[in-house]
Amino acid sequence: MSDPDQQLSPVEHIKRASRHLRGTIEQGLADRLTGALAPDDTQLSKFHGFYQQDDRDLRSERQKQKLEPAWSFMIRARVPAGRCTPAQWLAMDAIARTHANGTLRLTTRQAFQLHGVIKRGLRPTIRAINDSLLDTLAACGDVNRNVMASVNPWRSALHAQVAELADAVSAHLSPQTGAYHEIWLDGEKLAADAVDVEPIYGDTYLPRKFKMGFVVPPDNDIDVFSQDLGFVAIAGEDGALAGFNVIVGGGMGTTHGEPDTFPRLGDVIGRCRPDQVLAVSEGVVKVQRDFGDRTNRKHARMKYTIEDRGVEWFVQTLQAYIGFELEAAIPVRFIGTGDRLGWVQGDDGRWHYTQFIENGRLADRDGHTLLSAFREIAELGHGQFVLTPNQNVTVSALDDTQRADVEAVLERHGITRKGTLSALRRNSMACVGFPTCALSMAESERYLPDLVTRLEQILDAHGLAEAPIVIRMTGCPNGCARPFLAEIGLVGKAPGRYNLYLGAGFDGARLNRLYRENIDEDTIVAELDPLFARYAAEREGDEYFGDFLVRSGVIRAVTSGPDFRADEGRAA
Ligand code: SRM
Ligand code: SF4
Repeated sequence: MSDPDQQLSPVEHIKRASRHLRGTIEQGLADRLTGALAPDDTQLSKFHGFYQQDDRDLRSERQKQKLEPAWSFMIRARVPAGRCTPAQWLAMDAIARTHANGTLRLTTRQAFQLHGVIKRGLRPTIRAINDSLLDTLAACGDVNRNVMASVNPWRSALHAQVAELADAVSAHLSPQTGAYHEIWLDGEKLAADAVDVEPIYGDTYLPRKFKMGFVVPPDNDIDVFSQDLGFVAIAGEDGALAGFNVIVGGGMGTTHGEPDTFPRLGDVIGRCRPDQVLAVSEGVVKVQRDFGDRTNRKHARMKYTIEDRGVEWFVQTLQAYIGFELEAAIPVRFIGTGDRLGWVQGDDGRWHYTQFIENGRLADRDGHTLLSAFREIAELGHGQFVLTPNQNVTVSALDDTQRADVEAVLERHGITRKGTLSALRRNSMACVGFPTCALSMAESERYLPDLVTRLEQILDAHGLAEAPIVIRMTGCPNGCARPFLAEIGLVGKAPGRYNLYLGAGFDGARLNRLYRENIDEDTIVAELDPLFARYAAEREGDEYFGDFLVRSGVIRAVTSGPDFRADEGRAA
């Protein structure tokens, strides 16, 4: 009989041997001969919140010169529910300018990313992040990642309650290892022969990353169906939080040409009370811990556990783990996945301003001073900041005077407002891609703005400038900008070439389908132009673009993840 241990993926062995994520990271930090860490430690570093990367713009030149790659690190700071104080924003801004590449990157999961930190900058950066009372532990790795929540907890009491629960679950599912404190924060060292415990995760953590989030309908800003575990808030008749529908088994990542990989929408499996959320979260994590596939990382996400074993099996197993049954889910309607940009007034009369940040990058460049503007807003010390699931930022809970102060800063910096952005751009999102992402096959963040400009001209010509079409681009099929839930999804195949996916639901409840494969910009435009023309001429009322493409037969609706590929003979 074959030894089951031998079938485990290599990362499983690295985790097991790591003494709860210690590995040889400390020794690697002290090694001045290289800008890199030891290969095994680059797997463990993810649990500490950072990735080793090299500058891909420089890679081949450095190879030619026989130089070590230009190593640097991407550091991700967890921000549960995206909430941070003006002081924390200022801290991240200062760290970005001191230790990183001078930009702040807001992510699709409401977190901060810093790029370009060199090895000797790791410890000061992680310390400074912790000094601001944010952290990087479990921002990446085979654990529960940053917990998302429908933005702006100050908008209503219900939003506030949901954000509190997101915080509580985030703390509950945080790894307990002392490794993080030992390595980065001068925590007391564990004796070499001693062990610490991970009560929820166990010694080898989860088979793969795990993601969860909370949503407050009718908004579906967190793309709740894309999460491993989603909670949909249900309000009682008095408007207070009454419970949550529970959704399991969503995920986006695929691999080109590997039909066993697919994006999947989560299944609604029932409903729980607010006081059961921690138990359900822990139970779901433990089911995945025990039944997820540890032999093949491309098949290790919870979506495959559920797809292979069935939803019924999952519910029965979960209920056995948590010791109670879920109630029947309550039907819920979502209206969209976007943010409410511009000024919005909350239930209590206070103001909330959401700024569109193109692809999440705050920088001072090309005559634009977005990074400085938000530093100045944070320096005012007014209200709170919320990072949104669409890579934008909300400045929350302002009175009339504070609103005027924020307005003045925006004016002074000439910040582009909602009214001057096309509906397509407002609904656009791109992952990082080149030059930092090791997995990128095509440009993404650096390219989508230009493609949108070209598409805007065509939409304008068809009278569609104000049609809110969701467009998302990624540099590879891992799906970091959730492109398979976009009405127009562009997924990098090779430099300058993309797969075009069409027909997702505007509400985030239907996947798109592959329409054309491996096409360049001119072909993308040539494919979309006639579809925009038909949409302008034939759409019914306020019908969304994705819905129109399905109704008119351009694309067949995707009803399950494995079915998202192109129809026979359609994609070429
Ligand atoms: Fe992601 C890997 C960036 C959200 C699916 N993702 C990566 C890495 C770390 C590349 C790597 O492994 O070397 C990227 C770093 C790029 C860089 O230079 O910064 C990266 N992912 C991002 C971010 C920054 C994209 C963005 O533009 O905002 C997002 C950070 C979120 C956060 O704050 O935690 C980000 N990644 C997502 C999402 C969207 C989401 O979670 O809502 C997904 C799809 C949902 C899902 O997980 O199914 C996503 N990222 C992946 C995958 C594919 C996982 C899979 O199941 O196959 C990878 C590759 C992997 O894990 O092997 C990946
Ligand atoms: Fe990198 Fe691919 Fe994620 Fe884009 S989708 S950030 S290219 S892993």
